[in-house]
Amino acid sequence: MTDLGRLDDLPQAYVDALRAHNLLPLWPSLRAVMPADRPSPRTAATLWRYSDIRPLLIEAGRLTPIEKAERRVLVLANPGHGLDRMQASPSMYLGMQLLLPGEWAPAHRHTPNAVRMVVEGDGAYTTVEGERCEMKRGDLILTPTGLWHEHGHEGKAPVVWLDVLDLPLVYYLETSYHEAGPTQVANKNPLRRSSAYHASGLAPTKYLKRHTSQYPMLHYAYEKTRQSLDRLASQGEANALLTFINPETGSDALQMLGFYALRIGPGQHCRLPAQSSAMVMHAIEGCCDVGWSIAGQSETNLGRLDLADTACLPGYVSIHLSNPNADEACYLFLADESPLHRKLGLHETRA
Ligand code: 1HN
Repeated sequence: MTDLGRLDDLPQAYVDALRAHNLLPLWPSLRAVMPADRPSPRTAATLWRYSDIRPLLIEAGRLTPIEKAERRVLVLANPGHGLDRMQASPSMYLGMQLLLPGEWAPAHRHTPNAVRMVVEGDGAYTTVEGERCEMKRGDLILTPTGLWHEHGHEGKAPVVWLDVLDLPLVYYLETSYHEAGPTQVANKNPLRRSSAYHASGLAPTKYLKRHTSQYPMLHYAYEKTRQSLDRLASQGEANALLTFINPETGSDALQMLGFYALRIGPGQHCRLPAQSSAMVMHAIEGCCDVGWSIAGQSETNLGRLDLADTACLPGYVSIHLSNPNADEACYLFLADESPLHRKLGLHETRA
């Protein structure tokens, strides 16, 4: 590959003259913006341990009342992007949110899409456009762009969940904003009842295509997710992978980010082939050793994803997962940016 000219090869007076006119030579930066063969990601392989996060989150509960936080969240920041950028990856934001008994996080809606993956606790709920979703560990709850949502907690112990948003992208596009609103009246018989979509291959005729929203299903109960994974496993799939879909379109549950549930059988290994998108992993049940590699290079070990730990890997690496437990399966929640990459024609997988 040809070595290109550098900025300091040029006379300073020339560089200054360019700058004075808001101009810049391309060639000194060309290789940096378009490296050979594969991108050079900022996203660093990162593991956030729940045992580190939890005490600090509980301390946030003592230090900052909910009224002063609105959403009491510790952001899982990827050091490769800089800690103040609130990015886990180019388009994914991750945060651990704490709600204490009796607390309430008021209604708002915003342009970024969000999902919650419930980590710990009972008795909290999120109301999305009038549909009250009870939060149980492992449940996935969607709050798509523009839909009103608020959180309440009627239980006795702290509730914690993982928020995943496409905020970095929406912010970069200069389209990120929110609107505050009045407390929602929970619909007693909501037109869109997520549970009505839980039988595979069946959709409630009464609601089918009748609603005005693009998002018929907002709540994916872990009980059903786990049953589906276990059924696949019992049919002989050592590693069962499911995609959270919009049951009426068959496409990804949200437009930008993709969400998945993966079961790795006792003592089993699983390799996710390299793809263009970064990947987030979170342990819902059990634990899993995580490694990654670039084609033709040796494997790097990221560490063990213990219960409720969260990790992020950049795109263009293959991911190696192994369940060290010989007796119990491991259940992971995964999130990536592949729906966005597909829409943009950028999605790529490599062997
Ligand atoms: C948000 O609205 C929530 O509603 C959580 O719980 C995290 C992070 C950035 C922007 C909006 C929530 C958020 C957020």
